[in-house]
Amino acid sequence: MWIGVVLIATMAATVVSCDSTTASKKKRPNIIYIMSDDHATHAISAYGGIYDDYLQTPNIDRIANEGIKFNNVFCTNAICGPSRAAILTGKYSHENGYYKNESGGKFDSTQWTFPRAMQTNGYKTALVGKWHLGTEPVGFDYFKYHDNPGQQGFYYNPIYNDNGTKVKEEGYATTLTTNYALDWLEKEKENDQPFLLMLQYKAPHRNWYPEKKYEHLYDSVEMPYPATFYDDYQGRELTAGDTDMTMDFFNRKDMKLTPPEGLTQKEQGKWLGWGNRRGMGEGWMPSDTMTVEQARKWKYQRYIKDYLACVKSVDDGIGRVLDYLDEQGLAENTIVVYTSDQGFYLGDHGFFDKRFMYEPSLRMPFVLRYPAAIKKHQENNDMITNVDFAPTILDFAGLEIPADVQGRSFVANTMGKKPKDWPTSMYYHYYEFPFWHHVQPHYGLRGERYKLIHFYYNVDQWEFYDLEKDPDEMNNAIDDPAYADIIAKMKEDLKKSQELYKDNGSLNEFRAITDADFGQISGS
Ligand code: SGN
Ligand code: CA
Repeated sequence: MWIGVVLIATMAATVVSCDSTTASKKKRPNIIYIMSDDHATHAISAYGGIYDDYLQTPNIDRIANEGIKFNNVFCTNAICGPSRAAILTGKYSHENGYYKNESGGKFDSTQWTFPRAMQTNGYKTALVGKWHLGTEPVGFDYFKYHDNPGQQGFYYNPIYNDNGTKVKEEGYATTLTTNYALDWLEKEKENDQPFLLMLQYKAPHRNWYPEKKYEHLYDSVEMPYPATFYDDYQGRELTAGDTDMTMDFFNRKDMKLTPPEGLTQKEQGKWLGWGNRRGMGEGWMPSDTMTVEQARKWKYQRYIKDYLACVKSVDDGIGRVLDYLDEQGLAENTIVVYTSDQGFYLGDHGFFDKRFMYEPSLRMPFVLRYPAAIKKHQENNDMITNVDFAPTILDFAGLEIPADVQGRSFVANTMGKKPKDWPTSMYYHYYEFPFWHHVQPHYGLRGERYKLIHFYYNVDQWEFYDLEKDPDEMNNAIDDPAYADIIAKMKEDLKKSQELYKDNGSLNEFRAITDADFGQISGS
């Protein structure tokens, strides 16, 4: 048991230099921060959506029901490593230096992060699962993270880095990662310090391999199609209309197809769709008799069923953690957060993947339970971003928030006390181009009702959406005279946000490669 927490925690809290807030004088909470990879809100039953008849996530829902569900949490750069770096530092990509996953993605691990701050202020800290920041995790007493090349992690028999040693484990990643989390809690249970556990699943990231028991979960159903599945990208031809993330870009590996016999390993890889980033998956049909339209639907079905099946295992893992907290009497004083590094397209706009500032990838799930301090059954619509996570966690722990952290604590918001000057818009900036998925670099502002985006690299295109009238963002109203005044005002606000966050609205210190470079690199 984590006995003695009160005494030691109080002592530790008096040692830290922070402004002795009420929180720091009280028993400090344990924190279990659970984050999956690419889990969209519309694949969580607490948030609801078109899959409600097929997918229930009772354990994530339990966190929401017993605590608070946030409806407006947004990612400042909707891609894996950059979102994680923003979360750890409480700073935008241009401030923490981690803009994109590919070529150039190495997190500067000498910089301040919230786990480091917690570790040096009396917390016992651990990280299990996906890290994906290129450099070794700092600030953790224990870590065991996915460490294959690229650090994406494998679903089956994954390679982990166990406190500095590479180990190949046998089994299913989601289950193994949950095991390591529980093993660590168990091993440390006599420890007097409060703890921070970051439990970060690889699932439901590409290539969506379900756990064996869920492989055939949806065999007998036809999943519904999102309302925007047939988006024709009118008015967005050069942006949403020019990506590598439509159903055509699934490769045969995504579709779990088996290569014909007699191929060498290299040929098999090629057949499955490896080795050519741009053309990956392009131009193959599941069968000679299918029409283009049938193939598109067929690919979506294969994809969404596997994706949702992967989510089932994540939810199961969370259930095991919640049960453990109950068994050990830890639930009351442990904050449990569930979120994802960004949202995802589940066939929305005809896409998979993320990156765009459009709602399905911008939006992050975020539910939080803290029985000792937070009321049950709450729902919150305040505008929150992933740079707010670090200051919030520190604030809950009664620790000081450094002045250069760009996010703000939303602890007061969890208690129904939104600060008067709380932001009514959020700033976004995405960089990685052209691979993967060929999404133009862009920045923008999302307000409570309107959204303004500027795609600025190979194109110079503005987009504007009225989310009240057009929640699916199908109508780029940038040239609609009815909105001219609002757009002009929003452009000013956008500039102000760039000043506030010290972003110059460019690619900053890295050079995106061009389409021409891309051809050479991909060999296409
Ligand atoms: C891999 C995937 C891409 C995905 C990136 C980034 N290709 O490269 O589809 O966008 O990861 O994902 S795969 O065929 O290798 O799976 S992220 O979550 O790390 O940002
Ligand atoms: Ca991700």
